[in-house]
Amino acid sequence: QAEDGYRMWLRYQPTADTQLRSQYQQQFTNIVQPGDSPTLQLAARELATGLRGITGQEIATPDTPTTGSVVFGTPESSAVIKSLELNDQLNALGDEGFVIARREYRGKPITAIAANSDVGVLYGSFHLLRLLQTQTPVDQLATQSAPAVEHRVVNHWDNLNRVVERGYAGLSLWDWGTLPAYKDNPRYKDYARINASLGINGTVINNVNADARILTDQFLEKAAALADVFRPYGIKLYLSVKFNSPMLLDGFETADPLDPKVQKWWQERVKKVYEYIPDFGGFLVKANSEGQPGPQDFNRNHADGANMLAEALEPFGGVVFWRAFVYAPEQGDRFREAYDEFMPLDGKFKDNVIVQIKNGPIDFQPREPFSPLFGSLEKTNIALELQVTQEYFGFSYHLAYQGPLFTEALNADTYAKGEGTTIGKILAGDVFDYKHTGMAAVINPGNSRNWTSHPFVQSSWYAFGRLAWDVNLTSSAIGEEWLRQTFSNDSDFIQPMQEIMAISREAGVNYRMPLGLTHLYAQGHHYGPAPWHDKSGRPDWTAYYYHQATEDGIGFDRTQSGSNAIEQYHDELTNKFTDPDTTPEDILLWFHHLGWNYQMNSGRSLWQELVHKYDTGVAQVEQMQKTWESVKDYVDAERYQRVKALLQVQLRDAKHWRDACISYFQSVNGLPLPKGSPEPA
Ligand code: GCW
Repeated sequence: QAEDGYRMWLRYQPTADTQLRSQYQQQFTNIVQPGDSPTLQLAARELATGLRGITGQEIATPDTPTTGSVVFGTPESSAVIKSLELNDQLNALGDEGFVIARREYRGKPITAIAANSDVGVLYGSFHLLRLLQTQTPVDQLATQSAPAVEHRVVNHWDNLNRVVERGYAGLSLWDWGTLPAYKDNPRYKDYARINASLGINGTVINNVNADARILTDQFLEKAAALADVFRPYGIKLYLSVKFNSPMLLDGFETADPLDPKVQKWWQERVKKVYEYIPDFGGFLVKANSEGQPGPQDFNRNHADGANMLAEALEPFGGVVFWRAFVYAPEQGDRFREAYDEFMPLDGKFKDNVIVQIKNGPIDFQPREPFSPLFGSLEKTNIALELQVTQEYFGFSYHLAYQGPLFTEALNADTYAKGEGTTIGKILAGDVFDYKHTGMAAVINPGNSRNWTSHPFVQSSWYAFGRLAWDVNLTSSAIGEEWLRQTFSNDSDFIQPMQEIMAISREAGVNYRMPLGLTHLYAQGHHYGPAPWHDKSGRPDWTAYYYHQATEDGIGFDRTQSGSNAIEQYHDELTNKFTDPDTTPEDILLWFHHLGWNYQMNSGRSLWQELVHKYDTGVAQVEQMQKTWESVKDYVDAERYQRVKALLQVQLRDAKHWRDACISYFQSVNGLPLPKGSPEPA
């Protein structure tokens, strides 16, 4: 069978290491299914399929445990699990955690997967399969795990006509035309499996640039069919809604959140939603951002808007994810805006509102300092929003494993409660007394056979899910897990490929916008470079706004002499960012406008360093090509050829980025290319 990437990391290949394989064959001969709830049935099916593939042997299904049984369940659903007395351990693991342990049951060695809920059992089953797929010895297995973050949610920017905003992997997975009748479409189940294997417990199925029609009965009936499919996988369905829906759907003259008629409209609609989807998760809202309607259109603020929706959802246990991605052309510095709008509202949001904040203050750039709202909103539930889809990373043409970006965000120190107050800890609920926290990622799967189009976009989806479960994982550990399951466990494959996983994101920074440059994209498509000074159109949509390159220097002054955005951070960071010498060089030009001759740590001038970084980025892509070619024998032909061809595209684009940016900056500063620079292609 040709490998087309459809199975992602759930390939369940026979264990290549023969010694380990025979060990697995002895340890896993059968599964004992407890009750038959839909979720436990899924766990049983997954274990049977997975173990059959991994061991290469048939997996029996006896009623009582024998040697080599996998026994799984909750203490309620399984008398065997109950007899193992795991209660103390389970008590500490909440609803979704699990225990996996090798035990003796009536003198027979078995493997137990125990949890407090069926979905915890499902997560434990996927975890066991992950351990086996990565060739972990499990004879002494004793592990337990519970998710760090409460809401682990994927966001789709799918329009109702199936075009996916920033998707790059075909049409939307949701085939509205055949729903609700054809809910057995196997892709829906596989989609849910993929997410559940990571512990993802929510999905927002439609674009934040929302179509009001999603709340009509016509679409609710279809959404409900999807919710039915996702439910046994522990995945709740959420919808993005348009703030002025009462106007668009029912001819209201206003959508003022303080108007009782408007409030009533939402209460009734929400009630309807719960009739269709009894365990509906809630709403995601983009308001007063990029032309979307919002409470400010009626002279109200974000809290007024969010609270009105929250009130309607509250009786049913739903939440509102209210996005903090706001900016307007009138604002002097786009960096400042979300903080300036949201900080005064800290403490004003209802308990079931979660403010969803992109990792950086601008917009999913290849590198951003963290948004200063993290560590500042102390009395408002928050969620971190990441982007798996590669809007700013070369779409689905470039290889860019974003594990390093995601961990950079999670490990960023806000200093909110002194040193070590990382965003990861805040999201894990260890710092402030939040009622809810969340992590969301905009993902891009479409009807492309392998879901994401570039096979390596899968790795960022994987990294997101794993990190939402455990914010302390490292990007290299996750990258290795992913490589092993998705391609091969062979160390001659893993070792060189780990380097690709480590450098691909940085390469993308280097050939596009090194040293803290940002947003040099052509307007609209966000793919290629357009650093030039385009004076037409919205200033904050042109590159000049971000790089401010003039004859004397380059960079955006966000210190006291400029927009003073650095004041939004806690003192330690404000102080650090005040001085270019103490600002990390990889974000230097985010905060400082510096002369072209400014001296860098390397001893090079800023101009020389910039050129050097652009060259490095191109060289890194060439390195990735060589590495990929060196692992040819370990990869199936189809994926090998595809990635190889895409790396050629990437190299072409990297050179284009370098040459466009360097030539433009050179036209501004009039400086010669540093000695030894490669000639433009
Ligand atoms: O990244 C920008 C994108 C828009 C997107 C917006 C957002 C959904 O260019 O396409 O709209 O962010 O996050 O709302």
